[in-house]
Amino acid sequence: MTTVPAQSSQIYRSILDVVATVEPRIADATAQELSDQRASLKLIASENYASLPTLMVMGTWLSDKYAEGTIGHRFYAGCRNIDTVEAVAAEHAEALFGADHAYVQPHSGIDANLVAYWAILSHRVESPTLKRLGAATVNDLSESDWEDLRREFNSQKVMGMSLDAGGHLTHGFRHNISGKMFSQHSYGTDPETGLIDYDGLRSAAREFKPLIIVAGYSAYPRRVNFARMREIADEVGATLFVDMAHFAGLVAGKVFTGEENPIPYAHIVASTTHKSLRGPRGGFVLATQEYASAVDKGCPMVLGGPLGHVMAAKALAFAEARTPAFQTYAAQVATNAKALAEGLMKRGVHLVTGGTDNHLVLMDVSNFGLTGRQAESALLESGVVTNRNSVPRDPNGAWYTSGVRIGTPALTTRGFTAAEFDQVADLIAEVLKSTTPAVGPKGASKAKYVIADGVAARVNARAQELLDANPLYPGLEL
Ligand code: DSN
Repeated sequence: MTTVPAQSSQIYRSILDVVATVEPRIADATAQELSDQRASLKLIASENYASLPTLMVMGTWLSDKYAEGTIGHRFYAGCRNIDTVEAVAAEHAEALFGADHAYVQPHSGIDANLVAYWAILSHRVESPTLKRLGAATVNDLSESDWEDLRREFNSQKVMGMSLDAGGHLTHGFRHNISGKMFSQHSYGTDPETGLIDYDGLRSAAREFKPLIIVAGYSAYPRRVNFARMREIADEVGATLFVDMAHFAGLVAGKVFTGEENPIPYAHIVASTTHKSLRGPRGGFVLATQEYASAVDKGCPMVLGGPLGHVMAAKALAFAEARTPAFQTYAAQVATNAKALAEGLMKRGVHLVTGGTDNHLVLMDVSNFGLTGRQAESALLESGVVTNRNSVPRDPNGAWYTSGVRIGTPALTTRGFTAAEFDQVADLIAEVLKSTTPAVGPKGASKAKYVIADGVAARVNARAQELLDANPLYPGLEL
């Protein structure tokens, strides 16, 4: 990571002083968060470190403006600067991804996915009930409204990757609105290889006949062939919707090209900006011309007023991602994930699919006699921040899990190399081998654990050496 501009420390010290005049605990928590992030190995696959310009522009008065509507067509007066911000962000996003149209208002990945779903429904299905409801929010819908909607949408069907195979909640999971709005059928992975079985997916799609096929994942450690996905979608008359939240940085950085690049194949692509893309916390949607006007109706149909300060930060992040330096970064993210995977496997850690070719690995820790929850907690105590995750057909369910997901985007931003990721693998393996379930009167716990004496302290110390060699925001002193 490059050294921050000299004035940054003074700027942030002043900001925190001003914040402290209103509520010192908020200033303290803000400063503490930087210390905490500096002091641990951040391996959560969906997190990163945004650049200081990206963070700085979010702390401005662009936040104070209402701007519902679209560029040049707002429901509020005085939006010329927000128009500029939104247009610049969309221009950079379209150029970065080679997309026909970008909609940069979504506040999060879930919002972006909802915009995409609603755009597909409104573009493809005629609904008198929707017209009657106008701009009502989901909370305004009665059960009978939902019944009417579902009838009119002819119980429209969505087919997404199942949660335990690595799909996301918003791909039709029963406890997410996507599982309520649609009849859903999920596709999984081959039990032997752990990979998407495209032939099986095709047969299921021919039988189920979905309106929408969702491609994309949050815990699948492999690339997707979007050309094959589009072929299947075309064959059954489905719209191909790709959720690239996790791997947007690898698309932007030209690691995923050809059939692995979703943009030429998908009708609609939704994403977050803060994961591998390394921008502010937020979302966006890319669409073909066919879906552009439907996507632009996101606010107020699905979203509250756009966040001008965050759209400004998105513009900076998209601009940063258009540089050769970002392509080098994205390539290193994938190289580091391979080094991490190889380092873990040679130390006896089982990985779902036997490796990775994207930015994450999914460890199955059951051969250590641990649940994902125990492994996650033992790693955290040792200074290694990960998150537990189901593995396909997980016997421990979604709460305890048998897996732990690990990603390389954040530490790669700090400057970690493949050799350093091999060291990270060594630390993780040492913790897993030194941890056992706690045993109480009712037998072995699924949550409590015991780490052999001295291991957590030793791993913490070795982690600190790696972190010190790759400082976060070097030169920034609060
Ligand atoms: N929470 C994100 C993740 O960790 O993958 C997805 O919503």
